[in-house]
Amino acid sequence: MDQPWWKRCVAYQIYPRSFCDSNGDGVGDLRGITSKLDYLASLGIGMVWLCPVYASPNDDNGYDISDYEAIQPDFGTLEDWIALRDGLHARGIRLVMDLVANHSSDEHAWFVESRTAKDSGKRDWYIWRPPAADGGPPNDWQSVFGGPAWEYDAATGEYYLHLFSKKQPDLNWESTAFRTELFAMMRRWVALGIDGFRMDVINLIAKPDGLGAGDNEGGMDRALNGPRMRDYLAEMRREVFAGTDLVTIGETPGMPLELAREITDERAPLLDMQFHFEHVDLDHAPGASKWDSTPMTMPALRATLSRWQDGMEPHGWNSLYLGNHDQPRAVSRYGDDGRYRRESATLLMTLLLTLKGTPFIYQGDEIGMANVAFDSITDYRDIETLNAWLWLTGTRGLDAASALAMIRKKSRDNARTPMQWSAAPNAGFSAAAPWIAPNPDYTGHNVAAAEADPDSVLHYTRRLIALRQGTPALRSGRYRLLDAEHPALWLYERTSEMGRCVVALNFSDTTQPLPPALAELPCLLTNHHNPAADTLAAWEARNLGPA
Ligand code: TEU
Repeated sequence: MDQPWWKRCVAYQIYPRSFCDSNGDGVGDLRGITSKLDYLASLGIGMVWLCPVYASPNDDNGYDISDYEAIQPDFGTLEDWIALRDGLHARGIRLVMDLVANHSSDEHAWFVESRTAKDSGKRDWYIWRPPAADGGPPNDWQSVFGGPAWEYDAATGEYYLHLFSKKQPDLNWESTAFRTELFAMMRRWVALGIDGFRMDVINLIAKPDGLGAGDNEGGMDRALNGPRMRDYLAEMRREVFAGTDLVTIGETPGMPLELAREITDERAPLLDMQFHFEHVDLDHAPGASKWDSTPMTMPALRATLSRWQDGMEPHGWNSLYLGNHDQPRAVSRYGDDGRYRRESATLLMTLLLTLKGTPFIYQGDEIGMANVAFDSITDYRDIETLNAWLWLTGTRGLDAASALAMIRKKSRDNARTPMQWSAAPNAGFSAAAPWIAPNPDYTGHNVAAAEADPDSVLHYTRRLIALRQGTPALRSGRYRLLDAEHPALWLYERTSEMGRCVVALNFSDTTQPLPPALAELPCLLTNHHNPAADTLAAWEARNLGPA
């Protein structure tokens, strides 16, 4: 049976603020993206996920939407968006928009109306509760960005819930009127010719019963995967997606594998695929803050991703990612961004593009962009990072150097520095000083340099995408781990009735013997110049046939 289009293609994620600035105001924009369409097409991708481009006061860079149907003026106009849509489609690339519907901006007209009075027509579009007996917040939930998840609003003497910043009040999916309006809004985007939605924290939409004064049990985790989530997703599928071939991609932190498999079951899907978070939570202790980093090890990464590879069989589907706009750069986190930067970046790209699922390449990873190490907290822009700084240096009492070291490792801004197009000033991203400083390594690591170097991560990525697209076993074959114990090598095969491929990855900086049975297989693609038949060089990645 033919696979749906979204199982067949490689996706590319664009963070518009940091991709390309066309008008010299230091902020990336839609025309900037349109100016890079040929570059995107040259990669061989089939889908772009565009992070939010809607009107927003930018408390959280567009994840706080004040008008779902207006384009953020910094990014351009609806005409610019249409030109981008058409330019992508003309090149055979689908356009997936970001749907942020767990919360809106506090500046959205819905919330402005909701907060006016307890009997406002849109009061129940958000989650309002009276104060606890002592006048404090209704319960002790803490927001993801730090501080209480409830904000007191003097106008009506009640608190509203915000799982993220206080400028991101949570919408109340229990309101039928809200859902009706949301689905109508989504249908209007569908009518504009989009190809799907990536749905922000979509497993937080169904809040637990009895939420309110004094109910603290279980903490904020109780907002995850709530009982009515399935009903809401089923209703959305019916109301918005019935009869279309659009893709729905859930962002689902804290969604267990069993539930993910059920929700993406192709026989009765609620979502087509979802992003789990287990591998990006491996480098801090369970329950510890993400800033308290522990080492990331290959065996842990292998065990986690293998579990998801096997666990989504036979009817579920994985979204694959090693980095995105919320995570440190993959090469700095899972690879070696020093001596083996090119080798480890290409090895990680091999992993991403040879697992089963739909791979999402985050902008810049195709040139091996690395974490930035800003000298001062004043260079950082992300709300989560700035709040963490206050917490680390305040409540936690850390000195500035220790706090900065933690932030350098994990800040979301690592992924948000400008795309490095060339060695020109501002990395060729903008004619003006960008909203966030570029990583100073852009002089050596940029698209122009990568184009000129046949060994670059960029050229390897193109070869790898072509290999995947031309090899049925890599697109749809089943994953099987070949050695669950090896301390340095990650060896797996992908098999389908159409053929078999073996992938051998050396996650170490020493040469490793290749098991003899694998050494006999022909090499389809390697990231190494002179591959030796029976060994893998430091950070070598080898794709072996027969195809
Ligand atoms: O992220 C949701 C989320 O829980 C995390 O990725 C979070 O940003 C990170 O773990 C904090 O350490 C989504 C968006 O991708 C993110 O950019 C938004 O800030 C967030 O939702 C709120 O809309």
